[in-house]
Amino acid sequence: MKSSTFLSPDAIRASFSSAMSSMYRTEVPAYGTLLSLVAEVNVKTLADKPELAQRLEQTDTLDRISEERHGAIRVGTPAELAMLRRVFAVMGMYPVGYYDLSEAGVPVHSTAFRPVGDAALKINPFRVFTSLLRLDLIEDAALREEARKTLEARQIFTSKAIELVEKAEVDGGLDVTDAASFVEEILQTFRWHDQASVSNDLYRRLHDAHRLIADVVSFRGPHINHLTPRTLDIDAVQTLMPAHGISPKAVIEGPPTRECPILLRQTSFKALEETVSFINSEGNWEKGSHTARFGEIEQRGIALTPKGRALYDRLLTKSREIVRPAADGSNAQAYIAALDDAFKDFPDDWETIRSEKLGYFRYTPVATTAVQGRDLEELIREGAVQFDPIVYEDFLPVSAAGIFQSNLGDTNVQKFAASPSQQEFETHLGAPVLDEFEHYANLETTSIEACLQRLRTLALAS
Ligand code: OOG
Ligand code: NI
Repeated sequence: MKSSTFLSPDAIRASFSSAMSSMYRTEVPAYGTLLSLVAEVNVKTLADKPELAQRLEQTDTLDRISEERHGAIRVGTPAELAMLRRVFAVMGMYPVGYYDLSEAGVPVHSTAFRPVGDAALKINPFRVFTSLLRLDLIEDAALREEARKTLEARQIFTSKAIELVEKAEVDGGLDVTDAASFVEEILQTFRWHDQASVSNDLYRRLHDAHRLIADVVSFRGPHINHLTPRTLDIDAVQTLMPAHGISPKAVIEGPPTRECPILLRQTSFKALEETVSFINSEGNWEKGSHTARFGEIEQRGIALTPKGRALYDRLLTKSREIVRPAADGSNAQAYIAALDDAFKDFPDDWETIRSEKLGYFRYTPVATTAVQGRDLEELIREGAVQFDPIVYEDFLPVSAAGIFQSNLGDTNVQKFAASPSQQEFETHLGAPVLDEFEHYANLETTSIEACLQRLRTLALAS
């Protein structure tokens, strides 16, 4: 088959992201409410801030500003993770970053499957935060074995889905018809199942070991547990949620409100208690409940260098030593005050962030000038080169832990020994994850080289 007949991976991803959104809105109506609220606040923010609207018009697609940026799933076995890597590759999504959540009391480690190049991100930025359950962190050996067997026995992909992945790998892509059926088949993997695949007794024991273990092991598939649109004003949406009948988590994760946004701020509404049924000891279906699914929002800022990230981590730790945000929101104001205070030590203007090498920037030529013998800094001072922040496209372990925790119930934050295990994760994945810092550094370097090259060409031509 000729490659010209293939649908691009970016287009398959866009179609997958939109199919996930409609499925989730149908499955979780509160998510639809959140989406409308986000769209409303985005429209208002753009109207209030014409400069922002103008800037976004140049760099983003304004009519799609409120669409989903990411979702999250949790899988149970190395084989499931490895197959997902192949599935996501068909949609131009590759594993970036390694996140160890064990330290924060969540028995998983994770990566994010995401589009990598600028062009791909612009067409459709959808990512999937993907966690692999760490059965090794279940203490009770018998329960661990039962969980392993249950997971081993399930097949989370339809046979047609597997066939299409293999076809895409052999042929180098999928045509329009196959791509449509691929999206339809893959969607099945992320559907909700309201009938558990375990007995109510096993569910309870898994749940007692850790709520997340019960969520991963008890169902036929790794249901999508949240989707996350982009908001232009996360503080406004957080404040407005209760008036729309949805209950936000206690605090926004990540850095405080700033002039120059850094990294990622995110918050969610709390997971809903949903009716599911279990087979009881008499072999009959019995109603029970399970809490797993929620909605989240995100607002992104500049990608930080290792130096900037170290400063961010230090200031976040400092504020959390003063006030640890309680799940019930009782000390939310004190936490926000401590966070604001700690982050006074993080420069809040782009020039200082740049000159102190705290963040990554993209450089573009704005005027023709003689470049011979001049360095980048001179060209910037003369106004021949402009710099813009590179947006952080990844995740933050402390924030992710906060999102997990707020959706696992407010009690019993469990302790596990920190045990990052990137090598084992990559073995299970069947590939290394991309190092996010290296990636941003490359984007910056490439933009500098292209910028100087362009100026040289322009100077020669004039
Ligand atoms: C994933 C939580 C992490 C984020 O945005 O940081 C996450 C989960 O609950 O499975 O999605
Ligand atoms: Ni998320």
